[in-house]
Amino acid sequence: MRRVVLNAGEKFNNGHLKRTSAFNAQALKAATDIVDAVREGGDAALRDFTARFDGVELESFRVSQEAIDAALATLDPNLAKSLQHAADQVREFHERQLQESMFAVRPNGALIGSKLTPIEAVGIYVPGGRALYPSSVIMNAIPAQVAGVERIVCVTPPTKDGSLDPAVLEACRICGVSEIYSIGGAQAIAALAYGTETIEPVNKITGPGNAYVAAAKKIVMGDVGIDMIAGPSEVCVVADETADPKMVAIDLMAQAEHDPLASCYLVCFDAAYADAVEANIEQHMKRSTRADITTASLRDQGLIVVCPDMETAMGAVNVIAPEHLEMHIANAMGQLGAVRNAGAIFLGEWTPEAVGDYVAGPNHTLPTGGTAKFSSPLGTMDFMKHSSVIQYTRQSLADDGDAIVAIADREGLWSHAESVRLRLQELNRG
Ligand code: HSO
Ligand code: ZN
Repeated sequence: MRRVVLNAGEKFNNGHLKRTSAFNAQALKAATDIVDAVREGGDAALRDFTARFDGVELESFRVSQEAIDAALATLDPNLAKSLQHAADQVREFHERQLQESMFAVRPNGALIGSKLTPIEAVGIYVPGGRALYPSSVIMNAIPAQVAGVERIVCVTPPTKDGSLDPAVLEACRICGVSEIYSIGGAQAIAALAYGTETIEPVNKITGPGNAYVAAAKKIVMGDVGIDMIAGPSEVCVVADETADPKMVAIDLMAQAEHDPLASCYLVCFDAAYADAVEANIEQHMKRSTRADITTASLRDQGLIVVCPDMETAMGAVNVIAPEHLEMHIANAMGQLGAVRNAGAIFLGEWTPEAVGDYVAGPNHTLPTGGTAKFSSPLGTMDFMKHSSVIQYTRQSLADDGDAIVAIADREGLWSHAESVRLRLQELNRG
């Protein structure tokens, strides 16, 4: 892993990071053409792209209930139980997170409020191949369901042999999702956003995907809502001398094994400690089943920051603004206040990130690439919207009328002003 050693008084800055932008011009160009073609050609275009990119000729995109049942019959019962346990705890967390409509009445009778309503229809993208994660189905579908979304649709790329992943289907079943389509890539995002002859459009699209999916989400954003443009996954581990280098090493590897582009950061206080972590990585790597990806990620994207003190360390964390932050230090809770930027914060040695990836309850869809500086984990509010509610009485209009007229006059909007003046005149008469 690359190493930066900070001396007393030195601060970590953006120059120490070598983050590449999630923006990919080539993918954006290709996705634009695909989205346009599906928008115009509907099912026929969708069929063409599926044949071209997935190598599969599909008559119908909808995954039949018989196919779902047949795949589910092959599922390991212990895995089914584990998914149910995860879903239960994710649901419990998101139920606690649910916000309520807000209404208030001022002493002059003016009622002001904010009425929360679930989004009607949502599409969840489930990537294929290396990133086919049942846990991501749970993390997207449960908050949508808890928010009250009526129609939740899943799309996932078809496989050449027509096989379906039973674990993903079980996660769908647990979350009450039965409308599933075998489509993927930018063409699936276009179909969800604009609809085709056989696929009703949705109002919002969530879920991770490759560069083409991310580009397509960027293109359709505005016509529909999207959750975020997710970049490669990241973890930052802050470790002092109380942390076991064996655990720190495996936790870094747990993020690195996602993707050669995943970024792992170790923030520590001593070069010898960093050496110990790297030696442990080497040991663990011998047993890893994903040593190639893990090694590539740590070698090309990994960074160790050796800091002179805790304040410098927390400064580095806030510049990195990691998707996941693990605090392996003597008083992890004591430093919580110093964390300004992080998607999810894992406190203490008994909380490896995998706890949050799967079962703890908080969402594992988190801001990446430094976007934790301004955005938050996926949650129930991403599947709701609010409408403002206002009801004035005679008294409240009498109180505020002059202010409205003054501002409307200044803006040169005669009818605005007059709509209030006419009412004020009526009040004065009556
Ligand atoms: N660490 C990933 C989520 C995940 N891990 C899914 C395992 N499966 C990004 O937060
Ligand atoms: Zn993970």
